[in-house]
Amino acid sequence: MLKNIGELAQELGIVLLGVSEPKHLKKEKSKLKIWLDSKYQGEMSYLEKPNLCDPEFLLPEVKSIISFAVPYKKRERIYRKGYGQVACYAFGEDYHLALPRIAKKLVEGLDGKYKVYSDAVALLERPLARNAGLGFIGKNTLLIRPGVGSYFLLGEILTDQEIEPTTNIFKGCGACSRCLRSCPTGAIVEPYSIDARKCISYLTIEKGGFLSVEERSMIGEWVFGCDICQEVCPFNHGVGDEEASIKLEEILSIRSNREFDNKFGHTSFSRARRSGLLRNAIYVAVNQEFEEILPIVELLAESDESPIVRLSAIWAAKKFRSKHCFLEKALRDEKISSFVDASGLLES
Ligand code: B12
Ligand code: SF4
Ligand code: SF4
Repeated sequence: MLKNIGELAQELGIVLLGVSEPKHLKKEKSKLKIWLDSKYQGEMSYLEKPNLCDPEFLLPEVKSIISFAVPYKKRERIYRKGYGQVACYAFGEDYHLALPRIAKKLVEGLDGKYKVYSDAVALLERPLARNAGLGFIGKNTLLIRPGVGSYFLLGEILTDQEIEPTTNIFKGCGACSRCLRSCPTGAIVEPYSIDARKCISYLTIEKGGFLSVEERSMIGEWVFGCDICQEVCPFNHGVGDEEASIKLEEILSIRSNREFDNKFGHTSFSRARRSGLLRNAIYVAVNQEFEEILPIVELLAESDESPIVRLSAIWAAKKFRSKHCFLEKALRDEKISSFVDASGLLES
């Protein structure tokens, strides 16, 4: 069966495809439990639903799981004032839309029951992909395929059809520990384990509300995601020709949720929403001491519709020694004043 869909898979942009049996996940489930008991998931409570990591719960008749990988372009990383860094996967269409569509095309017309997933539930996608022979799990916790690297996204097709499992043995990381040494926030707390609460990817994409003052500086120049532990990995070769950054001004000039949806609604940025992306861009401007952005920050501080954006902008305006004091007006605004305690404004 894999042979039959192999050609179509290639046409659909899939680079790796393999099959595993659902029963081989016991060890990983207990590791997930330890991870959750350590509270490493932060606010990602959707990972706390143990049933959802169970293929048999998602499809009771499941006999085989097809794992597949779709690559994305590696881009050039140039750090410069006025620009925010963006994880390479975030350019182009949101993979939460693209991968399920690709999977559905792959199984179109085949006999049997199929359910497709990509990043939607706590299904252990990396252990599943490793079991199907797609690669090995690196110390940075990512799935790596020698010769390909780790710049790909994973999806799964659960089916009631019995398909011959595929296997592959890879040597793994060996003595390398570059990712552990390079992570700027110490989020890789030990090999193969990430405390998401310290990870820039979590802070910039998943964590809602305000970041604490410490977290604001932890994100450095990243406005969305983080690729450092992939960039330093010797399995990821080559450099892309396009840049992986975005002008802070471009983000901070988005005036409304509607404008944001028109511009970024179909991309991965939509996960952070307008308030999250603008919040991050404001913190990055402060981290870069990019004072030239002050006039735009002042506009946001004066009247932005989102309490998160407005109060973050007031915090930044204060950091940039703006001549105006926006806090008094904000305190008089009922919709904004209840957020002031959490905003970090009273701390510094
Ligand atoms: C929650 C989550 C996050 C969290 C937590 C990350 C983490 N490492 O746990 C945050 C927000 C930080 C995050 C960040 C990123 N993520 Co993410 N994330 C997920 C998600 C939804 C769940 C992961 C999970 O279950 N974590 C809990 C831990 C316990 O599980 P685990 O890391 O898989 O660990 C297992 C193994 O490591 C193994 N294990 C444990 N100990 C040991 C020891 C040895 C020796 C071995 C071999 C294995 C092993 O057992 C564990 C439990 O089963 C998955 C999608 C999914 N449903 O799987 C995407 C996913 C893992 N993310 C992905 C991506 C692309 C990213 C980012 C690169 C995005 C970015 N550029 O900003 C970063 C990378 C950060 C990093 N180094 O992991 C891809 C990874 C693709 C790949 N090549 O591996 C996935 C698979 C999404 C997808 N569908 O493509 N992510
Ligand atoms: S994505 Fe960035 S912050 Fe997160 S573990 Fe990797 S290097 Fe550290
Ligand atoms: S940087 Fe080194 S230790 Fe980290 S995942 Fe890559 S090979 Fe493994």
